[in-house]
This record gives sequence, C-alpha cells and structure tokens, in this order.
Amino acid sequence: MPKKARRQQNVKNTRLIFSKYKYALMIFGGVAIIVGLAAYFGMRSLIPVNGNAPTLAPPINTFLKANYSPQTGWMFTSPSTNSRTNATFDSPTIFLKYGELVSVHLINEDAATRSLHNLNIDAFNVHTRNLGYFESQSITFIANKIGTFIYYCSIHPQMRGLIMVNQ
Ligand SMILES: [Cu+2]
Repeated sequence: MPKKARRQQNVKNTRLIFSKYKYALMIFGGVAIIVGLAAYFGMRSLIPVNGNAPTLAPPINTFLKANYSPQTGWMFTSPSTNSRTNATFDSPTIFLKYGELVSVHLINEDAATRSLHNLNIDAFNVHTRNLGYFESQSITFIANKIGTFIYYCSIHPQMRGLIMVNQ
C-alpha cells in the first residue's frame, strides 16, 4: 500500500474507533458529572449550618409544624412525643444536650390561612426559607452552646418557642 493511502487508512480507522466509542465516552462522562455533583451536594448536606466539617453521626430529629387554630392563632406544634419536645404545648420547648447534632424538620400545615412560615434559631444559624402550605425543610446544626434560646417565625411574631441546651 502506498504511504499516502496507508495514512488515509489510519485516519479512517481512528475515526471508526472514535465513533464506536463515542457513545460510551459520552455516557461515561455524563455519569462522572452526575456522581461528582451528587458527592459534592451530598457532602455539603452533611455539614451542619453552624459547623464547617461534614459529620456522619446520626442526628437527633426534631419535628415542628407551623399551624393555625382560631383559638390560639398561628403557632408551632410538635406532631409527636418521639422528638425531644413537650408535644402537648403549643410552640413546644425543645430539649437538647450540649454537643448534639440536631436535625430540625419544619412542615407548613397551615391549611386554614395558607400563610408562609419559616423557622429561625439565631443562636445556631438556623434559617429556613419561607415555606408555603405543605412545604417542608430540614436543617442540621450542632447544639454547641449551653443555655436557653429562642426559635421563631419571622413572619408571625407570636410564633416563638424555647430551646434548652443542657450539659
Ligand atoms: Cu409563621
């Protein structure tokens, strides 16, 4: 085979190989990007809002609902006693131990007024976005201060409760 023809044959072969593996490469690249993004955001979600390192310890789960009743007006309620709250009271007190990792889960169940609600705990840098009816958000923080702190909804000043962190 003359030199030129051989070179052309090589180019053809290279093109053939590339087109053969093109889709495999594209799929591999796509998967790599997805895995990378998942790992990045997964790691970020493991970092408490008042910490700077990811943590793998299981958090204490605390559930709060934003609610309305004609008798009490807007309030936070706790759906059950399996969280660290005195669930029989409106805007229950949340009891934590110093150093605990805590996930607080807020769900807006205000079917009556369909108002937006949010949850803030300034002491621990916890701030949800404004949640519409039946939206929820979870925020993980470290109870890294001892004392009594306030949690509140910035839209409804009467929606406020206490967090007690003991040794
Ligand atoms: Cu509110």
